Amino acid sequence: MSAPLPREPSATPGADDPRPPALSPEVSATPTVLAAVAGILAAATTLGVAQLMSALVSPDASPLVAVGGAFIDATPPWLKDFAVATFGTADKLVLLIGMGLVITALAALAGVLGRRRWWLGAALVVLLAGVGAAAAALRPGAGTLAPLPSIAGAAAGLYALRALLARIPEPAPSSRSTAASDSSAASDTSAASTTTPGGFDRRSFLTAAVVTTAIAALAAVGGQLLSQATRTVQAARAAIRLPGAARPAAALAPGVEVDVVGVTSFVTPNDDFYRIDTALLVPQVDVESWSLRVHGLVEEEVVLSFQDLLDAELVESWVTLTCVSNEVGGTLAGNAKWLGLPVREVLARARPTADADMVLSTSSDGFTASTPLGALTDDRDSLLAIGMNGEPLPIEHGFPVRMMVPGLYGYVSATKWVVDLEVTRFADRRAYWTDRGWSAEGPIKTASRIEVPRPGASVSAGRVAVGGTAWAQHRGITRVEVRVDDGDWAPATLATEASVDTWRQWSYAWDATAGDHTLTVRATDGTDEVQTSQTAAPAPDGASGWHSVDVSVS
Ligand SMILES: Nc1nc2c(c(=O)[nH]1)N[C@H]1C(S)=C(S)[C@@H](COP(=O)(O)O)O[C@H]1N2
Ligand SMILES: [Mo]
Repeated sequence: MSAPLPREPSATPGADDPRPPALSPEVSATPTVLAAVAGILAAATTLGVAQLMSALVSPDASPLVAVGGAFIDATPPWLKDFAVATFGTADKLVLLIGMGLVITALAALAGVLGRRRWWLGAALVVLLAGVGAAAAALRPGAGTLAPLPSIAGAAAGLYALRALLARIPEPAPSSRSTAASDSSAASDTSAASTTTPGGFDRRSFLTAAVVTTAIAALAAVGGQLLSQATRTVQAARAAIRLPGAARPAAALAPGVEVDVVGVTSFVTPNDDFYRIDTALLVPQVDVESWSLRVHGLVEEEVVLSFQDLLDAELVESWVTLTCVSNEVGGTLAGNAKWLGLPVREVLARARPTADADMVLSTSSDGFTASTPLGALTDDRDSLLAIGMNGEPLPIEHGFPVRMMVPGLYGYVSATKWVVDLEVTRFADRRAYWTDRGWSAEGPIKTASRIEVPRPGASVSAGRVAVGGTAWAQHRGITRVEVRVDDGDWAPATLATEASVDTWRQWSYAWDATAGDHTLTVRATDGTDEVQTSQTAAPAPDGASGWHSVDVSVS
């Protein structure tokens, strides 16, 4: 009988089951070595995937870079002095090699442990990834996504480890050879076919090892190339000195913000500005080779370099950008001070022909927007923007140059990483989102939202501060009204208007009485048109309807 086989049937290794056979003394060295190799390959996968992810998130979020950085910061001076004295400028290389050796040893251990007790190996991988994630999260200036590369890497590494361990052949049943001749063993074909040493399993392990290595290497190289591009563009951006504006924006009056705690700030900091685009990877545009070509229905083609923009008479203006996908009461809107060259000046040089009615702007990654020619040639500040709130455009907001057109939703106007303006006609060309069912033209609809109190808030009866923001870009906001339940509309107090192109805050002092109440807001724009109560979904040309919040008063 094979009764002495010291394991449960459930412990029989299957294709997916890396669980070990018995912890018996006859386990030969080979599977252990293979398990160590599996651990090392899994670690390589972890680091490769982490490298790729960190290229997307931030180069400093790479677990290797973060742990190395934390190590350097934590090194006592005497050790640092010793390292520099001993290894000179190679001290960082030595550190990396040291880290490599430690990781290799721990990875091999994770493989060997994981083969015996899967959770032990897995726990070691998770622990190491946890160290990487923590180091990345604690680095100075780390973003919220900093732990992501370590986590994604660990997931990939665990998967690789499991797949590899499952393909390690069982040890030769040397002292258990009777089991092979036992009649019961013959019926256990699945176990036999996955436990035959040599032959099939070794090839299977080899194939898995090659695939794993290839994935790890591809991810690492891809990540390296990507983060190099990111660093290059980051360095180029950091080197830019924005010129002063020939026509600066008017200083903001303090009154542009109402005195209600919790209302969205008038200026949206760049880091908080919503981001919407179709780019899976943020385009990395080289400033040196960047150019903007203006062509199509024009008398004269114009090509601009980035230096041309820096040398031009630039204009600064406050403009609130809004996404067509913003729901009633939503937050896909932001307000910034933009610095750029008016598009009308570029178009004046190109001289559009009389039959043109649209400009199709194209980004470096092929996104297109159709903007009415009139919105780019009239006296509003439609800009080829290079600055945002006093800085060069952040890379994810279109560095080095984007369009900014007051009054139009972003999808028909605000092309980031813009490289091409084709003067054309709506009848002839369709933009990216028009091809996907959205309207060819997208003027921003008048909107207002209640930001304080929050939906579902509980407040005390008496004076309650209500406040929020309204916008109707390029028409301006002239009135905001608030209604409690089905009562009469009451005028809110408007903050100082910065410009018709920006949003405008409002406040309302509410004498709240006990009970559940619904507050509703509506705005009126500069053309005297009252915001419509007609509800509409964002598609195809922007949401509409009044914003309400329910509040309970006690
Ligand atoms: N190149 C490019 N530009 C683009 C987009 C895009 O997908 N690709 N999206 C547009 C949309 S829909 C909006 S709302 C704004 C958002 O700009 P932001 O990400 O700077 O807020 O960019 C516009 N410009
Ligand atoms: Mo958008």
